Amino acid sequence: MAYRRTVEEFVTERAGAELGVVFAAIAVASQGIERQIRLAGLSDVYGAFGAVNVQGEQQQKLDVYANDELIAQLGKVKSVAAVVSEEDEGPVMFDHPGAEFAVIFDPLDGSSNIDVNVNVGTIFSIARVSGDVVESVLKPGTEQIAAGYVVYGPSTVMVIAFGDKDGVAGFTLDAEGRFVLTSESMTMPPQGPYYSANEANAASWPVAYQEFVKTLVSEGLAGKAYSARYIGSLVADFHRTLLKGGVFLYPPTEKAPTGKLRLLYEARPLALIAEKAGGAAVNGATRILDLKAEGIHERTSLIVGSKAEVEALNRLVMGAAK
Ligand code: AHM
Ligand code: MG
Repeated sequence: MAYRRTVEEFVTERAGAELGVVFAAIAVASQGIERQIRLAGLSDVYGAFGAVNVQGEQQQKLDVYANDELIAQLGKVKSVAAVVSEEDEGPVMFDHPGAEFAVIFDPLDGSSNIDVNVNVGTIFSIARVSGDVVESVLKPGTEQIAAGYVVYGPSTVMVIAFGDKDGVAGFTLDAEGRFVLTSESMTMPPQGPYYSANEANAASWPVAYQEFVKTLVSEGLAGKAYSARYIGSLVADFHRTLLKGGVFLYPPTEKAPTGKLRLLYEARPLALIAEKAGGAAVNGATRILDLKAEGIHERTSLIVGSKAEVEALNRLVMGAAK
């Protein structure tokens, strides 16, 4: 079998050794997380950890494991100044003078699926630090150096993109525990067969979103009717949308009027990957990548997917705003 490059080798070739080492650390952490998830039923790591995180959510044991593992691996990398995690209120700073990167992550996304053997994931974004760490990570998503996610599924896959380079690459965790290149150029179909949303919230979405989903179901777009798919793990719902096309949407709701998903470590990295794959991502009014954050745990609504669906939604939402 032909030699397949590892994610570290691929990143080093495309973006230099400094960034390659950061990806190597993320790969080692993800491999450890994958192992814990795979063996979860045997090793008593299912269930609640017993603490509540900064978002007011019950932390699961696997959330804590994944967070600790990423911090431990990235803490060994001299070019990483700090990490910002969904699980921690503020940045975790490392004593690495002159370090140029901050890594922002959701260590284990899809909390409702952790205990039920359904796909979960890790999402990350890499920012350049100049001056204050928090100021650096709040800058718009167009400034991201790179972004990626890992989906822990029937096979475990890492998908990455660089801010200043074209293309989206996919890697699969092999039997030796390495993420090896399995698709160098991933593209999102221009239109797809699925919409993906928690429709239990539909009655409290702004009307334009309700109309949009009604249109997809009844007449479709360009003569193609849509089917629904919703896993409830953003990474898995996004991964399907990337491969098959269509749209994922988490609009504002009564309970979460500014959206539920987090801008820095959920929406923004996936928006970069979507755009680099030929898709689009908006919050209903603005391109996700143009949003500057006010705080590290800021929430946003998110509509991400193929161009045809995101543009159709934009027309409806903007029409409603007039
Ligand atoms: P989490 O970071 O606590 O796991 O929450 C984010 C998750 C996403 O993975 C998913 O898209 C969304 O929450 C599902 O929310 P809901 O259960 O409201 O449909
Ligand atoms: Mg999450």
